[in-house]
Amino acid sequence: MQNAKGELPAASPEIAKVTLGWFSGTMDGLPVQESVKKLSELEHIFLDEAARSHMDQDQEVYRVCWWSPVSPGVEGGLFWGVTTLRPGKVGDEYFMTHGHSHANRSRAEYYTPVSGRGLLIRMDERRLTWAEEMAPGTLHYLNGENAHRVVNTGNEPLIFWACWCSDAGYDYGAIRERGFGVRVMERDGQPVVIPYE
Ligand code: PAN
Ligand code: ZN
Repeated sequence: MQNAKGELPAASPEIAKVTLGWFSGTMDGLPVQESVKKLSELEHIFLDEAARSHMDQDQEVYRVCWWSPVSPGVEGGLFWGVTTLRPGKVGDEYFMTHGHSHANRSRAEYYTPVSGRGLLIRMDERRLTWAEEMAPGTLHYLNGENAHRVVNTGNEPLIFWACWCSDAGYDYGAIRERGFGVRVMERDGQPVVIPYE
């Protein structure tokens, strides 16, 4: 909207700060944060812990870039981020994210992949677990009550964008202790979802 002199108003600070590489899964801008998860930080997450411990501990499994326009915990804000999950396996089990529930169970999230393919594993409070196909164009609405984890079943990085509530928080404890009700393993060259307790 132009003012009376025909000038465009200066962009608000929030608008000008971040730019996205939609298909490459990159975010640029001063406030963007990044966290890299290496094999060394995924102890006891994969079934074959011996195999994991013998792999290169510096190997990156996934990274998350995100923008927090408001501080974590603030009610009413939204965070925006992208996860790049590398292809690979620990033993016969595909690379995957740690997985978590939201500390605030009433806080939802969207996931949408733009590159690669995989499975979104979801588990409810009774440990009922299911898998949804992830591929470019699928849109996943996660209600805050479901624990969620992403598995890369392909040969390329699986890149997905996410939008979540600034007061969702993270609860990693239950997943660290008991995992999900299924694991995704390679059998005869194909991904298979196997019940696991
Ligand atoms: C995502 C995840 C991201 C990494 O941004 O945090 O994919 O997965 P883990 O947090 O399980 O390591 C999200 O779901 N935020 O709420
Ligand atoms: Zn989440």
